[in-house]
Amino acid sequence: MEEWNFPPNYNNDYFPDPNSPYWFRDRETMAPEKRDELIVARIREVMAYAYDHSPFYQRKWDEAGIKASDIRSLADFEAVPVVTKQELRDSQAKNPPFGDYLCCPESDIHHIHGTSGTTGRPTAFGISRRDWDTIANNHARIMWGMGLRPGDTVFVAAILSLYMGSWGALIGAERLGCKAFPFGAGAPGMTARAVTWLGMMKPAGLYSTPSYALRLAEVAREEGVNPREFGIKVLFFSGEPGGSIPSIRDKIQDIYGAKVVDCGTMAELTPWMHASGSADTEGMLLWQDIVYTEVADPNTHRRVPYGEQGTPIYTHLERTSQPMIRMISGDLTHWVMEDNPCGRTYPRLPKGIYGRIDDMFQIRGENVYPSAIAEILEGLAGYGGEHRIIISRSGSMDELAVQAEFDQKVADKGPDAVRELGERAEAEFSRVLGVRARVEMVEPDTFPRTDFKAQRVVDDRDLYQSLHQKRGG
Ligand code: 8LQ
Repeated sequence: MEEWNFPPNYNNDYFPDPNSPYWFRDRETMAPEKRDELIVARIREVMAYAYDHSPFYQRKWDEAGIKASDIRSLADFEAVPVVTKQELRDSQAKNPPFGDYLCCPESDIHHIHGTSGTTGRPTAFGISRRDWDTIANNHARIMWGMGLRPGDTVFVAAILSLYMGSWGALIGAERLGCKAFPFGAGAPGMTARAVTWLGMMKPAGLYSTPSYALRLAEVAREEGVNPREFGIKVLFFSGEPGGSIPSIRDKIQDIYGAKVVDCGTMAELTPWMHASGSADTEGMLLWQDIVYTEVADPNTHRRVPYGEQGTPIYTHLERTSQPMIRMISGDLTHWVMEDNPCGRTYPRLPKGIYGRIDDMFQIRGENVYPSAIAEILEGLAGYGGEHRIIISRSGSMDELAVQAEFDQKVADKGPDAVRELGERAEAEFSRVLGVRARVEMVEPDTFPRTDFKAQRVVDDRDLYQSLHQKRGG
């Protein structure tokens, strides 16, 4: 088998045949049943390793009465208790700074990174030299699958601080033998400078969030540059929904004249590209031999059959410093097992990851995801590119209001065109989502754009509830 060992020890000089679409043909195209057998054996090794090296996993599995040697099938593995983000935070609070799930000596840590969220105690990632190397090899392999090749320029347009996305893209590009350009994002004026540099460097690959790719295109146009002039071949995205949402994906592909590839799961699960589309396959493939993903019932943590929805639960098969074993994401997706156009035999998330279950809201009994609202608006000619979702409570009912920008063309046509667009949006919301939404059309450029992940939901219910409590109601 092509370098499929635990602990991994990749040959950094390896490259596939230049004509092969696969980095590791066997690993990527083997019969799924055969792969599953090998995954079960690997899970036992990874669990035994984690148990031997971490009080965290010892405690957790002793309490559950589970041992590595009990795992004889993927079904057996479903009984292993899940790891939550909160448990990782608690472990780090008690055993600072890396928690008692660190499975290597602290002296082996080669890079420190951390979660990029702004609320609560952040989590530190202590990544060993070996794991850094493994991540680079995994990402190079998946980027090869996207169609990127040695010598290509890869432009990383995302913040290079507390965001694993940028670092993962960077080291994948380096291992692939690309010209890696860690441009970054987030500083004032940086987007306009990105436009200049993209024009100069003409990269084959661009990494960012989908929201930022749209922002970058707007700024390019303001500077009088058509984004197609950048000559980008592949835009690969992570961090938020978008890359697998047809209206958004097609719009971005059209703007740049490039292919969009959706990837990314969670920073803790780096190599986070383990869920990623390929040059020929849309949505996200689950590269199960790198990180084993189960799409599971959010309550029972048991896998759901292919074709159904659930929350992804992830297990590292190649990490040795802070391996995550059955980490629950809290996201929602649905998975299928079909023949993939690229020939890889992995399960697939045809619509990517919809978003966090916590971000879902209920309007009169209907579940609504912010990404579904974005999908509808992006599909409407005349939409100006940004919106806000306001959920408020009137009487005992939740109400949904959407403020959506119209574009300059609609503005030039006048108030009738604006009204007509608002009516079309309302009709689409009720047709597709089954909910009534009040749509307010607002001027182009009303809302600030993001250079990271979009935050569009304004939840008025919290305000309502706190007022209600103060009144003693
Ligand atoms: N999330 C991440 N990638 C997503 C995608 N492709 N589609 C839908 N939602 C996605 C470092 C990588 O970019 C992964 C990452 O963003 O990690 P974070 O910062 O820990 O955020 C994880 C969350 O981003 C996931 O749980 C998804 O909700 C979302």
